[in-house]
Amino acid sequence: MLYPIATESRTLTDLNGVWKFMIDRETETVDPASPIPADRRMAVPASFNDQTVDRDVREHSGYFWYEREFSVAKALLNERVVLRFGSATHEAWVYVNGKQAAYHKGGFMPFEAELNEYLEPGKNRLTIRISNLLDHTTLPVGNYSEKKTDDGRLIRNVDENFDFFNYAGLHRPVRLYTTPKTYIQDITIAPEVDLQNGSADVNVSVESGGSFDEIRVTLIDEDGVEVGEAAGAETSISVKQVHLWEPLQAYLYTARVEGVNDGEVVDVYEEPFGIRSVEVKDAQFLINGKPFYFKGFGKHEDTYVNGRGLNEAYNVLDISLMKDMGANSFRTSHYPYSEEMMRLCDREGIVVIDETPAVGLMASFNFDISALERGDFTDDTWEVLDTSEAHEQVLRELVARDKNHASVVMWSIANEAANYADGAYEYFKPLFDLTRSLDPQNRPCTYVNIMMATPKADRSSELVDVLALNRYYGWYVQNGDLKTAEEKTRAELKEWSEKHPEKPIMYTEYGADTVAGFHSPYGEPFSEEYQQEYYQMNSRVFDEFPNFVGEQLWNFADFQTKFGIMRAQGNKKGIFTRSREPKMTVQYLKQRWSSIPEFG
Ligand code: BDP
Repeated sequence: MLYPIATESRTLTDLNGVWKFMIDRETETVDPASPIPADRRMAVPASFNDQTVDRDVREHSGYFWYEREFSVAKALLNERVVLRFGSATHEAWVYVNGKQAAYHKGGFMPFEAELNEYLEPGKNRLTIRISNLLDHTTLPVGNYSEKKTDDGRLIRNVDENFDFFNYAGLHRPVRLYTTPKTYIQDITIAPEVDLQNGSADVNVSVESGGSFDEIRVTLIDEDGVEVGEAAGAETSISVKQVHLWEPLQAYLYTARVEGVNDGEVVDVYEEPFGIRSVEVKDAQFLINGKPFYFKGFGKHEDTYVNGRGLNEAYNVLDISLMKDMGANSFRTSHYPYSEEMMRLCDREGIVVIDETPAVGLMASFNFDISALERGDFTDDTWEVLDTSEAHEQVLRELVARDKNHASVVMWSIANEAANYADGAYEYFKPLFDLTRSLDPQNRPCTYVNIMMATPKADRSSELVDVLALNRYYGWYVQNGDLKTAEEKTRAELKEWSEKHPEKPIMYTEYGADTVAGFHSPYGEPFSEEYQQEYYQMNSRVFDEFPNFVGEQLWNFADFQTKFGIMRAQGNKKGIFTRSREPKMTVQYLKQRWSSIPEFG
């Protein structure tokens, strides 16, 4: 699905702004045939939760409604008019003038609908019913329950099976765009780099809605110079003296695609793309043939007031803070991020591990590693959960959305699933096969491994190209005892290296909760000193392993979670506060990362 842009043949209208809003108390039926009885206003795009001080709204689990009016200029009515949502979290029913025009399930992917048959002259009413409910069939996974009050009202509850607040709403831009009736529907770009000759064959395939006499593809460099052209729905254009996209040194070409009928250009779309290669070989992660070292973060889409809603100023700031520290990468933990962020990473040369919303795939939690290793435990995750269908759907949508991004170098199929339990291999094998068959750029695939899935306990590590580990030695275990934590860290990395000598290893999470401003002369847990010593200890061990290809710490910034005795106004493992003030360890990490080159 193409990102909506304006071109010579396409218009783009923003429907962002302040909408009407109401939560559905389900005491009476709301019928979108008439304007909804909304009692509030909500800004879009943003989560609704933090735009109010009303607890019933903030913590509402169930259905809620947004509504606004819009008009389409007469001049556009002979065009294809498309309504497009960057996302609606988590399930949405879209009505135009009371008639259902679209439905989508899954809170982090774009979807759209052609509106022509629903439009009326003058004002049109756009109504959206959304659900933020999660259960054992959805991604992320939630624990759903309901109860009836004495007066017969149904109260729904979602207990997040994951460690971030279940923000919801219209999180990403809502737009109307137009295309001609015959239009370019999709573009797939897969460059094949010849590193020795410094050239590339850029394979471009174009899908159209309706049929064109001719499809023309022109490649344009950053100076606006045409570097190649071809005609056809499937073409390969060779670029001599290619300018590669490199981490922190982005270079973007543009593929200009034209659909032609009767000698006239009918539709035009321009897709930016980078040329680079990615490969895993001999326990190294190669970008453009050179061993790359990941330095960076697990993140969240999480800011004050906007919640999980698109916040472009924060995106720009976050990347600038990363670059200032010598970081080069992050993982879209624990769901796909906005298209705007992905485009920004292409432009800024930030390397991205692109993760699905598969988080919380774990029926029970048990830190007794020795029991797991002995197989002396019962965990029925893969019997209790029914997420395969949602998982397949989101993988299809994610690869379709992000396949052309140079910044994306690896797919993360899940975060911290019960990979130690019987049935894990059987669950994940088809998902890895599917992803590999879908991706035109054949990127490496991984899942992010939870601490209890040690080399002995993990049932499915043979599926991954890179061992991506989340480890909390010195925090959730050996808290305050960095000496033992260091020994455990070293011992486990050694064991993984022996189990899979051909696979590179990286950390995708490691961290310690730290309250900004809390200091301790003897490095107590939660102090800024402890966080720094924790990172120093880990760095020491990482540097002993030549097959260790990256460190992405947890977390870039403090973030909001559900309530719980382990969380004081959210998770405090950020090395920046939620408003992006640096904690003490930023200086240490900046020194370390600035001295480690991108390529070893
Ligand atoms: C890991 C999760 C992450 C949590 C983190 C933590 O992947 O979502 O926020 O631990 O506990 O289990 O801080």
